[in-house]
Amino acid sequence: MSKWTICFAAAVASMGTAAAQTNVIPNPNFDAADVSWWQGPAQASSSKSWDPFGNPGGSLFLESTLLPPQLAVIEVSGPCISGPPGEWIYRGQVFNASEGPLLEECAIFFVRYEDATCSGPPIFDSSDGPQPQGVWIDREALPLEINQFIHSFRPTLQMTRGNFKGVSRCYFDNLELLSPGQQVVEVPAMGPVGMWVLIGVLLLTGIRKLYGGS
Ligand SMILES: [Ca+2]
Repeated sequence: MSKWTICFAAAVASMGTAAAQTNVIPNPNFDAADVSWWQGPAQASSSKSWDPFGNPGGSLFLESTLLPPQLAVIEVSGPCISGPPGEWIYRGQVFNASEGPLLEECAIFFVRYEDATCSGPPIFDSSDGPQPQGVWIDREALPLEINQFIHSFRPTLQMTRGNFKGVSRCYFDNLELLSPGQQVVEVPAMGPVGMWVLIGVLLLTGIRKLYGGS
């Protein structure tokens, strides 16, 4: 097998690896009407549900009419995850459909723990801050490092109810939780045309090399 055949095989294999990467979150696009992987919310006058509105398709929907003096934070969390050391990536899209002013937030973040079972005191990420309403936007948690200080975490979806007026609503969709070694390889968006162009370039380069070209 020539080095060019090996090069081509490696290129195809790398594309396959990128396409086959595993997202730890089940049903991350909410194509199925199932939000049971997410626990909560524990807060009063608040609920979670699957909703047909999404980007596209379904989404996880958080809604609250919580009144003071209770905490104005409504959240659902995934199960405790204690994975391999390294950097974890967690991101997705949110749609803020609250009736109140821009004090309302829809956030995606890790809740970190020093022990391996999420049973110690939680260490929270920072919040995203006020965000536009009525539009899908990208949200990404700060990267999480599983190391000698942090051993487990819960991926969390959170709605901050800023003014206790009207109904607070957040939609979450297209969630992605990547463990170390499963991070997205920065392969350019490559449809069928792009892939055949790459194959053509590789083959032509190989033929030129075969006949002594540079
Ligand atoms: Ca969806």
